[in-house]
Parts: sequence; structure tokens; C-alpha cells
Amino acid sequence: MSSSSDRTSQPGETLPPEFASQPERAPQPEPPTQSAPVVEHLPEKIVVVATRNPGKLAEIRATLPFPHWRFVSSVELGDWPEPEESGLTFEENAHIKALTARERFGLAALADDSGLEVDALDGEPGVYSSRYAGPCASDAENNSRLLLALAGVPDAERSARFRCVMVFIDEDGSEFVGTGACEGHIEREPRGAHGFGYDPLFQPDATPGRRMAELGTAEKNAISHRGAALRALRDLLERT
Ligand code: ITT
Repeated sequence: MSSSSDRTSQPGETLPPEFASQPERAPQPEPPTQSAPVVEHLPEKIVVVATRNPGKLAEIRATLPFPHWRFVSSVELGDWPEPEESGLTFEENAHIKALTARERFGLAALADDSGLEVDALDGEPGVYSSRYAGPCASDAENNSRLLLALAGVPDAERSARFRCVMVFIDEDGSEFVGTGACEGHIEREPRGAHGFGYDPLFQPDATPGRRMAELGTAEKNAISHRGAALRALRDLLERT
């Protein structure tokens, strides 16, 4: 035997008054719970950053806002085989570094290859930026060589840009690539104490009167090639 509550009304049929008088209730929102934000429940994901450059590591940590990801450098993990950067493009080299770290440590891996392209030098030092003055050159030696190479070049022809390609290879082997550039020009003497590499000589178009090495990490990331590449990568990762 069916009860009245089992009964379904037919088209055109008037509902009995006890049903008709009950206004339809909008779905009620779930009462707020006392639980912590979801991110705190997620397991920590360790991502190895294939670099021995602490400046890059600091910028990456400051820019990829995934609270449950922990960025550990390949140097911190030890026994880093230091792959030969034999590629002819930033992307090839970033891929070599990320893949080597992914295979060596069995973790998700992130690598950046970056450098400076100077128009008056036909794009040099490019992929050779870190070894411009020799295989083990310091930042100061690379900067000196750059100043020497540009000695006779007038101000109007000293345009340059930093480029960066970020490659992320996840634990399952899926790959994501983010790229970025930062336009500016090369000054005649170094200035500023922040950053690394060619930052003291690089005058970004975006910060007139302030060299890259005069910007704090957050300011640099907001305009830099690495910041742009990381944001492009973040957008890709957030869509997956
Ligand atoms: P890893 O390969 O270990 O990551 P690296 O410093 O050798 O460290 P690259 O091969 O990518 O890295 O060379 C990048 C060089 O380009 C870097 O050493 C600087 O000379 C220059 N460079 C890249 N990004 C820069 C930045 O944000 N500011 C100043 N110089 C930068």
C-alpha cells in the first residue's frame, strides 16, 4: 500500500492543501565546519629543483605559490650528477637538467635555463651566460668580460634581454614548459647588491633608474624573465 508521500502528482492535477501550503524550500547551505583549509590536508609534494644557483632557488620558492609543495635543490639532496648543458637552446638545457634530476631522484623535478641576450653581440652570451668568461667563471668575471665586449658600443645600441625557460617534469613523467623574457639594456658600471649574475649591469625597461640588482626578490619576480616563466608554468599546472 502506498502512502500519500509516495504519490507523484500528475500534470494539471492540483496538489492537496497540506502540500500546496508548504512553500518550496531553497537548498540550505552546509553549516560552516571548524576544519582547517583543504591545503593543510594535502600530502606534501617534494619537488627537486635542478640547480646549484641559490639565487634561482630563492626566486622559484618565492613565486610558485603551492603551499603543499616543498622545493628542495638538487645540491641539498646530494650526489647531484651535474649534467652537461650541451643543448643549443634554453629549452633544451632546461629539459636536460629537469630530466636528469627526475631520473636521479625519482621525484617531480623543476629546472630553469636562462641567460642574457645582447643585441650588439648578436645574442651573446645566451646559453653560455654562466660560462661567458670561462668554465668556472664567477659573476664578477662574467660582468667584466661583458663590459669589455661592449666597450665601444654607444648607449643607444646596448639593448638586451634576459630569457628564461622553466621545465617541470611531474612524477608520472608529464612535462610542462613556461617561458619568459625581460627587456632592458646594459649599463657601463655595476650597481646594486641584490640578485645574482648580470643583475648589477642590467637596467630593466620596467624600472627606470633602478638596476635589476637594486630590486628586492618580490620586485624582481614581478618584472623578471624568471617570474614570467614561473607564472606561465603556474597557470599551466593550475589548469591540470
Ligand atoms: P644552474 O645551471 O645550476 O641552474 P647556472 O647559474 O649555471 O645554474 P644557467 O646555466 O641557466 O644557470 O645560466 C644562467 C646564467 O645566466 C646565470 O649564471 C647568470 O649569469 C645569467 N642569468 C640568468 N638569470 C639571471 C638573472 O635573473 N639575473 C642575472 N643573471 C642571470
